[in-house]
Amino acid sequence: MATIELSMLKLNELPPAKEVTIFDASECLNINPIVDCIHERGFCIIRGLFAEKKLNSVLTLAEKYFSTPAIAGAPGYWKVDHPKKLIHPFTLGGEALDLVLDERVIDIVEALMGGECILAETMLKFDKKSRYAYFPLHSDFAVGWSKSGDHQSTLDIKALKKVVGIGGALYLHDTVEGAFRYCDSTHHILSPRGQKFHSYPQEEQDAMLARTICCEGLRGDLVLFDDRGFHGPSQPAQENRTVILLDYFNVNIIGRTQVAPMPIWSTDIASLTDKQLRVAGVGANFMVSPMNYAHTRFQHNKLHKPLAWVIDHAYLTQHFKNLVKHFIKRT
Ligand SMILES: O=C(O)CCC(=O)C(=O)O
Ligand SMILES: [Fe+2]
Repeated sequence: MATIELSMLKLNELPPAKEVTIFDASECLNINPIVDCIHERGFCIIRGLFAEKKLNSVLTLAEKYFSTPAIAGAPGYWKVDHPKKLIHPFTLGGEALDLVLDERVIDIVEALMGGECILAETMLKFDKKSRYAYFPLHSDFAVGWSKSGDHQSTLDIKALKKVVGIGGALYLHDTVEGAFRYCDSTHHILSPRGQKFHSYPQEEQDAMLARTICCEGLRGDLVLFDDRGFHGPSQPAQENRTVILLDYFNVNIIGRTQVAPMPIWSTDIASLTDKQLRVAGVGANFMVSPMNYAHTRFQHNKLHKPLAWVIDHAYLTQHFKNLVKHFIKRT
């Protein structure tokens, strides 16, 4: 089969895997070597981009949100499965937006794409330590990729040969367990058997596993990666981890389209630059409505209905007190 030969040939032809390259941006940020490295190997770590104080205050606020689910408008996290808790970073406001819409990062992403990008998705994610792997290796794009049944794919092999999307993982604490992994240089193979790692024959899986590099890092490290390559968190993991995930689309390929619209506080909008507003998706299209977005999956959980009933009756005592007062007044 032509596809088998093609992918095996390419896997065997790739340069040998090596440790992740770390670029130190604390003194000065030189974009070109970062762009070259991601073009060549698909990933790198950028260290020292963000001030410790900013990271601390975002993490402190995140921990408050992670302490309770978002119920009936009360602040908290979104729940989609057992091991994870999710928060949209924009809802933390202020400094969280500085991290997610950093203009230096946008410049790197746009240099990689050779044109404008848009923030397609972002998520502040808490991954619970786990004895089993729940997020296997995968690539984010393959020919025919689409985000939902309603979204028509335009991704053909010609488009896939360009940098379609760039992903980011920003560590909010030093991270070893659960660190991001990337199969070195696999963005060159263009996912010939789709996005799922397990769709590949054992021999190819082994070849990819042999090139899997674990991006252990420090608080504030940003892993940037070409998300056509195979990647995922190291799992099982013996510790919890908190990370901000970023995903930028290439506007020239996908259009000014986000996966789903993003919530931004009115009070934050005024402090964003034109570039940040553009990348945040002001006036953009979207693929999935906020009602159907994967991160709102709890609406389909079997506990959703009974909990909704409880919440609907949460102010019953107050209601009966008011009724009693009302009848006493009338008599
Ligand atoms: O949680 C992770 O480290 C991986 C996230 C991921 O696969 C992605 O953002 O595309
Ligand atoms: Fe991914």
